[in-house]
Amino acid sequence: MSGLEPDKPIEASCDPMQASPPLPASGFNTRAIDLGRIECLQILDEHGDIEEGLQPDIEDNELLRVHRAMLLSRAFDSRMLAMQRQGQMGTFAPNLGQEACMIGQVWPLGDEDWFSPSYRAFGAQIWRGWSMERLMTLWAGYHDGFPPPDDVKDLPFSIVIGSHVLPATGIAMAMRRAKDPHCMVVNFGDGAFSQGAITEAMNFAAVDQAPIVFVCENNGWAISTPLDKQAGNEVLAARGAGYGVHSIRVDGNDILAMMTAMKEACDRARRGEGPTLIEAITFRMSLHTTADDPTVYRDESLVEPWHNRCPIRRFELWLTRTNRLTTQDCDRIREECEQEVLDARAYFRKNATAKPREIFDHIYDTITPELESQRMDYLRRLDRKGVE
Ligand SMILES: Cc1ncc(C[n+]2csc(CCOP(=O)(O)OP(=O)(O)O)c2C)c(N)n1
Ligand SMILES: [Mg+2]
Repeated sequence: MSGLEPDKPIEASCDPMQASPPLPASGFNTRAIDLGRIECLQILDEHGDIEEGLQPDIEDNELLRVHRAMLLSRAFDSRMLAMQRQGQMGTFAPNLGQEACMIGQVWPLGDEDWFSPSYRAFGAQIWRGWSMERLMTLWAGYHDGFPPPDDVKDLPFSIVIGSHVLPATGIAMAMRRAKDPHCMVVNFGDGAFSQGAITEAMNFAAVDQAPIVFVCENNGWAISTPLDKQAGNEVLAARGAGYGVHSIRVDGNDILAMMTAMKEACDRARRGEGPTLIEAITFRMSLHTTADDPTVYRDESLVEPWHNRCPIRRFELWLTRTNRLTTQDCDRIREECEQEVLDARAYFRKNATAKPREIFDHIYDTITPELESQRMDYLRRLDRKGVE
């Protein structure tokens, strides 16, 4: 294991094929094609143990900041799900069980680095400086919630899967030309990785030695499609290697491995040594979105083993065993996070007011005749119903 010294490469701490328990849905070892050695990193195992000598050199206050961010992400997740079920959110994409991926991938970023997320990244967005009330506004469908806050160097999240990866690569290529010493992190899912645009982006990034880190959150599912119906070679990191992108598999439920691998990848990008692909192995424990019911296509027994692999549980086992926190501290922080989310909800409820008459306003600069006629019909309907 590397620690965090910039010049040391990550050494594999385990066999890539046994990096983390196989994704139950797909049994991803079965059809893996050997494209050479893909390094793999796990530091904190599922029992909360670290092998002698593998502990990264990360300050305690950073570890605690990250732990809190993971708890806040989870508190936000469950509250948003409840709010959607109560009719207060349009839709929502939960992130349960993927908190280590989420926070680990943005932990090494500074204010001048870029982040281009897909839609399941709210934990990372909160870390980056998006307020929770802004994210609530976004998921409730208000235009005001979508643009990044002025002082946050993020792109709005992408719902058209894979679409943001080429633009993110373009930004990184421009950064290299401008001698900007920072980096771009872009994340996408295992399903999105089937979009040709992503492999095109990787090829461009490798040829250009662009300062970008591609994070593929391999959570085993693309809505109802399991990984083995999506990928001929289930070692997705091998794709990056094929393009000449430094590629590594990381146990995505191990926050210490995610922080270590991301720090090293970001430092490599900032030093001008080109792109990295991090395949983070995790599992989508909850719904795809609130429009989805996984029980119709996925056996619940596949989810069961992942409860013990929970990234928060694992991290807390280690934090408490090493006397960095007590279980009472963990309970207290959970309560504080819950309260923060409730405060954000109160603010959202007070300030987000629907403006039904504006729903056609953000589509085109100059509205088309067809839409204008629909808009007029709609406005007459609101008038009839007495809606402001
Ligand atoms: C271009 C495009 N095609 C299809 C969809 C519908 N869609 C939304 S999410 C999704 C699956 C994405 O799976 P994955 O990339 O693994 O991300 P995850 O949802 O698991 O985080 C699909 C097919 C879309 N949003 N965009
Ligand atoms: Mg997926």
